[in-house]
Amino acid sequence: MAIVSIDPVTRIEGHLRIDVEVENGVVKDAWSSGTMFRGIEMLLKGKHPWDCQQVTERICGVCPLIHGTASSYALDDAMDVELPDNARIIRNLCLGGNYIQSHILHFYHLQALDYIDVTAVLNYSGVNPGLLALRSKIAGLAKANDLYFFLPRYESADYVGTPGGPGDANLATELVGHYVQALEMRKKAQEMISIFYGRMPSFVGTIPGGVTTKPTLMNIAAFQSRLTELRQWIDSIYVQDVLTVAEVPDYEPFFKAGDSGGNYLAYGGFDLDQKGTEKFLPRGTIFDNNVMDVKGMEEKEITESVQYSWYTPECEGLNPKYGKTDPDLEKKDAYSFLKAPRYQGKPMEVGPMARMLVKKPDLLVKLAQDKGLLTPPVKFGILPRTAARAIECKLVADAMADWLTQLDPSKPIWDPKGKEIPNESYGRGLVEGPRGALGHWIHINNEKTDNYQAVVPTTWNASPRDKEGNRGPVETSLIGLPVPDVDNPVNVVRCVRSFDPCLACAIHIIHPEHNGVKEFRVV
Ligand code: NFE
Ligand code: MG
Repeated sequence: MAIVSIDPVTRIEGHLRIDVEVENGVVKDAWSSGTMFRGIEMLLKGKHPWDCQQVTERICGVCPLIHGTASSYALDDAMDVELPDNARIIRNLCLGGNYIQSHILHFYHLQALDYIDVTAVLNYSGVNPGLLALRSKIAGLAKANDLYFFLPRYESADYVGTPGGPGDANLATELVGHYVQALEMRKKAQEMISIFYGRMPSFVGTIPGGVTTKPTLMNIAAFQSRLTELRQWIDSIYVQDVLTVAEVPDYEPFFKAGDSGGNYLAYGGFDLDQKGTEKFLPRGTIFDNNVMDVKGMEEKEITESVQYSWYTPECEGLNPKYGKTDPDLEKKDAYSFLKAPRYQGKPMEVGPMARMLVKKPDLLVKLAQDKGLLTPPVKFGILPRTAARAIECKLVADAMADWLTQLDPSKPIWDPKGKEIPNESYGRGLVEGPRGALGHWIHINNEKTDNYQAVVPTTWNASPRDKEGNRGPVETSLIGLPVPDVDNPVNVVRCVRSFDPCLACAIHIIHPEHNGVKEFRVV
């Protein structure tokens, strides 16, 4: 028996520690720990409610859009706003731009290096001028011992392009070529968002009551030209590359390995009408991998456990609306600054896999059938999680082209009720970020922010054990993974990275020893 600790897990956002207990080449137990404090929510106490949206979007540079959007919806709710269609559509378009940017980032720049041998580029034998230039570039960097942006990585015999491994050097070179193209595509997605929202990532374009930029024929055309190019690239490169990796026979086990326990939660996102009754990504819950039986989602069923988190017992088992966070750094058996959100007491995976299982688009159903995923035991592991992200990226990008045609330059973009701060009110925004279900809650008192809470996707996924001893989804997903060599736990990071964790989002509270604030909240 051996304990393998990976601290920090790299090629994710923020500070995550993973410990696994390996016995006979297989993971027997696992612990996921958020190891660092940040601070946002307490900054907002006593502030003007309009500040919340601008401050919370700075929780994270990867998904600022969804925090700004969640906060706008929470404030709209508190002020009883009737959101104009133009504002709803522009919010959807900009959030969609962030999905595209974030999903491409995840596959190429964070996850793909777990499957591809970058040094195989040195053995490229084709004649494509771009790839030959790439080979020269990588050869120069390798000679200068300067390949740091591809590091750290494990040596693995099953990387595409590794001598004796699957695929060949030319395939690996093509994929690395797409890694470089992906940087340019992400830039286009960021530019696209900036057309309506201003410079990324600290944009200014969504406010309580609506948005700040009117649609015009000019800005619609500027958005559309970038979107068209992105859609072509997503279809012909991104989705195809994910399928190429999924076709590698060595990776067949990763279709079912890495299943998080079979419970999925989606708040639903991209409102298609003013009240959000219909959503492009539907709301729902799934239990025990019973994917044909999608159940509803009730906010009151959400609680957070702190049994294994560094907080006092008074914080245990509360709904986020009434959540408390009182730190106890000496707490026996605690091992994370993340709380453990649960739905009906159960750990739930959130994110593209959850959303696609609730929505069931044809592309996903076909892949699941082809790969035998619906044959018992039904499980959705590492590669389906990665494929769900690519499928979702395509669906959202395609839908955005329709939404763009629904903008009407002659109609309003803002409801002035967004400016009327009530003396006392309460609001919530339940939305879907690239990484999953996100909730913001605000309580306004004396026209100021009395309390602000955010419970984010990575807190659901990377949570520690709860009071009942149930592991969090990432922890469960690691159980049973093959780790034949404890000096080379590549399968562990493959699995963890398939969730696309973001610890910057997951821990956004203030450390009391640094700022003297006693009461605070962690997600
Ligand atoms: Ni910092 Fe985020 C997304 C949110 S988090 S990336 O998507 O909310 O887990
Ligand atoms: Mg929080």
